Amino acid sequence: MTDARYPLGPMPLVQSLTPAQRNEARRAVAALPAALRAAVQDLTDAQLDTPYREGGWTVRQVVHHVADSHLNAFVRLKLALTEPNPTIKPYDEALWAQLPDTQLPVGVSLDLLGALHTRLSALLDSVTDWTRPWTHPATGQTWTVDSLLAMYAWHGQHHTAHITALRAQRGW
Ligand code: NI
Repeated sequence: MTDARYPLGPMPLVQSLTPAQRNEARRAVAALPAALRAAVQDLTDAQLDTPYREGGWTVRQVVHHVADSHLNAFVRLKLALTEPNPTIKPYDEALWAQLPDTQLPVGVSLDLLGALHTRLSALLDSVTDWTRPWTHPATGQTWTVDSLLAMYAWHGQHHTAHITALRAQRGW
């Protein structure tokens, strides 16, 4: 039995990627804005306001959540590239997803993600040391730039899959 919350399985928690895995993850990051835009193409407002699973976020909240999350990823990456082992700042994603900006048209966050991922990809193109560390304060665990890339490449595909799975299930 598959878990609707994790259509692609759990977030990868790795310290390092092979060059091939890194290239694949960078392709996924570059492709995410267009993939997410395609996933919601031609949905009505009623469809956008449908939970992707029972008790889950609506499609609209999912799109705005990806922008929330990847804005944090951008900040975390820049911290990791400029400071020695920075401690990143967690946030309450469930509460962020309830703030009123998540009721805006999805195009707002799709445009934001388009610009943001252009900058993320430019940063990733500049990385020479994929082992640069950063630390998560909740666990005290230290991760790397490779870890961050793996997490967020997965994250965009994970949420895109929520939407494509809903559309397949509903025949939309
Ligand atoms: Ni998420």
